[in-house]
Amino acid sequence: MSPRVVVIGAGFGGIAAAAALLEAGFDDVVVLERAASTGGVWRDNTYPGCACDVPAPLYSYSFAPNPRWSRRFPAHDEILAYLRATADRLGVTGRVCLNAAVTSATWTGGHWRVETADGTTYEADVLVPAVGQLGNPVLPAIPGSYEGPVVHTARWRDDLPVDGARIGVIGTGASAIQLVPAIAGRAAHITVFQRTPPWTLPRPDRRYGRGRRYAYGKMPSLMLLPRAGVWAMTVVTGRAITGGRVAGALVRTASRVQRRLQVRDADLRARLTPVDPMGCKRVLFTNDWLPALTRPDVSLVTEKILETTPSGVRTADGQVHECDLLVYATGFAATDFLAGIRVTGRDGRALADEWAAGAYAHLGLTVPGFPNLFLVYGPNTNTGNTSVLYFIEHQAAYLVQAVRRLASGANPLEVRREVAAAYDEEIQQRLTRSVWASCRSWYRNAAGRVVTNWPGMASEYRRRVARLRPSDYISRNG
Ligand code: N01
Repeated sequence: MSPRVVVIGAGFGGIAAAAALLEAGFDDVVVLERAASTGGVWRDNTYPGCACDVPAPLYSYSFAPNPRWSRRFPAHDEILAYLRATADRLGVTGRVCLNAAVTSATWTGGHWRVETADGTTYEADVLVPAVGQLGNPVLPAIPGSYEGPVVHTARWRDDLPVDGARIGVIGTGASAIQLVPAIAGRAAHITVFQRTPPWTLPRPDRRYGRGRRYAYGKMPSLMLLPRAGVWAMTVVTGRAITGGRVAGALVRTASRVQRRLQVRDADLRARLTPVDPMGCKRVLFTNDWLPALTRPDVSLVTEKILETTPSGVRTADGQVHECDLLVYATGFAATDFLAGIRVTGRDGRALADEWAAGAYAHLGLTVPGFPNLFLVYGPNTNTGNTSVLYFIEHQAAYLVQAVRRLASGANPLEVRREVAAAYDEEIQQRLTRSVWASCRSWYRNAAGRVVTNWPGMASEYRRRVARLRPSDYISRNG
């Protein structure tokens, strides 16, 4: 018998999970997607300049290498097309129910009952929430009375007034550094409001010519070479942000040289020099962010934002920065895992209560008291330096092992509380010594606990989840 599996979310995570199950011969899989189309963050983020900041040879599934990438850092529409084509080819698209926003999931003593906003219910033996960490935009509560159009980068629309407009951009993270260079020159003026300067590195982008793509198409194993090259690069950046001295010095120097070469004005350069340790927030690969900030029609404001006025943004120095469009490049509610979905486990225990001090999960995958629940891209599985798809694929492989056990008649799989607690203790101990514990970033929740990030190298995570250990689980019926 093939266990019934409900996957929540049809982004990279949900599609990988469903594809792995189908490939393993488990075909009772339904993917519930809240939006009207598949694609997750690559459907949602369409702002000008939006592109992958992990090179595509690594930001693609290992089981679906793509010989057609046009360049090393492709734009968002190319990534979305790749994801959808892969989902089609692997038979996932036909399993997706669109406009199916899951509102609750309840363990009823043997299976999950999943309900969507329109009242439809699904029964499943296994529940796989794969809703990502970056699906819900955050607009900080800036007081004021701004009357012009406001947009978050993840909700960009093509009808926004950009050409010839005065645009205010709040935030200088991964989204802003792609957006601002793309609209500089189109807008009359851009005012960038920076709270903390990010670390940047040169982006080693390049076009992939026809010859290369032809060769990749004819001999897919050739694509392992660029994948290995990018992997090696991420090992260096990974070492740099997890305390490696040599790698750290190398990467910081590269960033300093980039700033010196690209920003001649010493005062501007000083304001763009990071104060946080490297890795506190995502290190950003860019060739055009710093040059954009040196343009006469772009200004960098580092004064604290006080409020908005009907026509702009007032900063602490009293100045009002007039704008016709205000863009929030202010990130996502990454620490609110499964926001909007009421999950109830054994004995009526709410997942929200289990996670009251912050989300956690054994191996980032499974939570005591919530049998047969396997998260994809769950707590402490984000990475600041490499491709999250690497983590996702290994989670999908673990899920397949779990479903295989259930198919062979095992009792529901509920991780032992002491096993999950020991794992969590270890991860949190390591995280308190990490760069993320010492600075403000979206990796930490309001209580200061790092709930999004994995503390080590990606290869360690792969080793930890390679084999499902039956002894980690309680053997209990229903
Ligand atoms: O968001 P962020 P993002 N007043 O949270 C500032 C992924 N991604 O959308 O640094 C003033 O990084 C905040 O300031 P500070 C990637 O994983 C991937 O840019 O906190 N400013 C910061 O500058 C990334 O890590 C791609 O001091 C305020 C900015 O807003 C994640 O998405 C592309 C503020 C938020 O930066 C999020 O990136 C884009 C306030 N009240 C994104 N509140 C790829 O290419 C916040 N800020 C794969």
